[in-house]
Amino acid sequence: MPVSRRSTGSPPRPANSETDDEEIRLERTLTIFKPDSVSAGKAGAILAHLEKEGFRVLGLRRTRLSPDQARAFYAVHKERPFYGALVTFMTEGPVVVAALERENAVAHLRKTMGATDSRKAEPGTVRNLYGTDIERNAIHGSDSPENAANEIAFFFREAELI
Ligand code: RTP
Ligand code: MG
Repeated sequence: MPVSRRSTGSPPRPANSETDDEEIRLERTLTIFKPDSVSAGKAGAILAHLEKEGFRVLGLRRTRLSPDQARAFYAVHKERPFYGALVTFMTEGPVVVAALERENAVAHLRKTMGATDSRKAEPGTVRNLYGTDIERNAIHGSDSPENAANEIAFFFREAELI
């Protein structure tokens, strides 16, 4: 759900403010720092990378996915040959889940992450820096605003997002 900085609750601005007629449309997305990057001690570096990219952290939690949770989260891939291996990978150790907010958050996170195959990810992207291959690729990012809303609700109650 896009949110406006000028929505209810924002303090009033001076009438001649430079940003007076700018409407900044904020969007939310969900990321998971996967077991490979968390076990390698890279969660802090990835979070710093995302904050430098302008993402604001609305909710953050370290957790370990159960097999049922991993299967449900990636249910869209259940017919794919890599599904079983993906569930095994996503449950092998702790992950960090975060709800993020930014202008154009979904597309910008995908760009910041890089290609699914870490070996093909653009230099400087999270997957290029911290991933290994097509499966062990350091980070998940929602692929549409609709999926982002569902994925955020998978891990967080609305009241937890501040
Ligand atoms: P994600 O959902 O985790 O953000 O990744 P993605 O959109 O870039 O890629 P997707 O096609 O949704 O795949 C989900 C995750 O499954 C693993 N995978 N393994 N062995 C393989 O061929 C293969 N392909 C995908 C990766 O961990 C990928 O991120
Ligand atoms: Mg995906």
